[in-house]
Amino acid sequence: DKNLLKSKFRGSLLGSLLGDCLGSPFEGDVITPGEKLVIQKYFDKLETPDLKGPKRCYTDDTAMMKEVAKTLIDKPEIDYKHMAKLFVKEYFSEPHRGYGQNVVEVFNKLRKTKFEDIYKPAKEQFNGSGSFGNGGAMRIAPVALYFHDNYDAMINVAKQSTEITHTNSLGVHGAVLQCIAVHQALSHDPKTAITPKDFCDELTKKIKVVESENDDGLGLHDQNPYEDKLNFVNYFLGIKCHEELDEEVAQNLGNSIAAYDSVPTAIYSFMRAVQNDIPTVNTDNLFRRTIQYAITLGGDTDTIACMAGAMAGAYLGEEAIDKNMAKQCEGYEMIVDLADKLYAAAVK
Ligand code: 8NA
Ligand code: MG
Ligand code: MG
Ligand code: MG
Repeated sequence: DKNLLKSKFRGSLLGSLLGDCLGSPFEGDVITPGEKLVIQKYFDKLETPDLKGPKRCYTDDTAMMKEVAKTLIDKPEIDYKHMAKLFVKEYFSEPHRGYGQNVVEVFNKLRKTKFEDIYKPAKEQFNGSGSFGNGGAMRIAPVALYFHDNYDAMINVAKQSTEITHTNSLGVHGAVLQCIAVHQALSHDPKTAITPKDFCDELTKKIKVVESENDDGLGLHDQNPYEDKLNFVNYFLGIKCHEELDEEVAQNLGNSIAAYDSVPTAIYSFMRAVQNDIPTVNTDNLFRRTIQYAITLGGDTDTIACMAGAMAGAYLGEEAIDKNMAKQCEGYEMIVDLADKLYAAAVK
């Protein structure tokens, strides 16, 4: 169904935008029970029609995501140099979007070297180990949408587009996992309920294949960190949701700017919202429940909500997103337009 797929494209990019815009005021916070109540009221208010006041601004997550989408729209053959240029142009046009502390060095070097080797600056980060930040994962949703019918190409493009800024395997595989999660949500019929365990098991199988490229034949246990994390996601989903569990999740699954400590947490947030057993989040709307819950886990709230929102939106489509809430986000119309152009480029 073409209309459904088009709605899912919009849903996923809007999900990403809303998670970013609505999550960013809480970035870096430890969320107390009292603050969860504040967040509940904040979301209730966002559903008010024609709410006045300034728009909620987007940050680096959306700024970079829209440039990934533009790259896919602009050229039929994926042009990574073009993508690198769009990232750098975007950064220097609006540098105050809250970029990660170190990724700016990559932008500076790319510009200075006139994009001669677009992968070199990222490789040099952190004494050659490369960044494991979640900056590759936060912007990846357009790749999952564009390659909705070509899984192998999707994995390949997810890796190469991430490596422009993040070359540490944790950063790359985190982006790939986020991409696979959005892709899987996209292919799920919104009229049929997702079974969290099945969803996680399928993700585990797929990320295992991706992580096997790390295999050095030593048979050590720490070779598949994302596979291990997904097992933790399943474990936590089996425990009744309560205040203390949220703290344990934040500590064990993580809520930081590291991809390893945020992508599995975004998946967990979406799955917990699907289970619909969160005592601190009160809404019938699955999309809202997903991003609101992600934010209550604290830490890198804009990015975790952005990633969880991209999954929920890809599953549900744009109709599931409250229009009043969406309209309060900066760039709402721009993102809808971008989703439609991406759809036109992806579906011939
Ligand atoms: P990045 O590549 O600069 O990575 C982010 C941070 O992760 C770095 O500044 C380091 O502190 C740490 N890091 C990454 N790799 C390594 C490594 N190999 N060794 C040691 N430390 C490492 O930028 P990015 O694009 O990945 O960042 C994305 C995040 O930045 C998003 O959350 C986004 O919203 C933004 N942001 C987050 C915060 C926050 O405090 N949560 C604040 C401002 C901006
Ligand atoms: Mg951000
Ligand atoms: Mg920020
Ligand atoms: Mg962030």
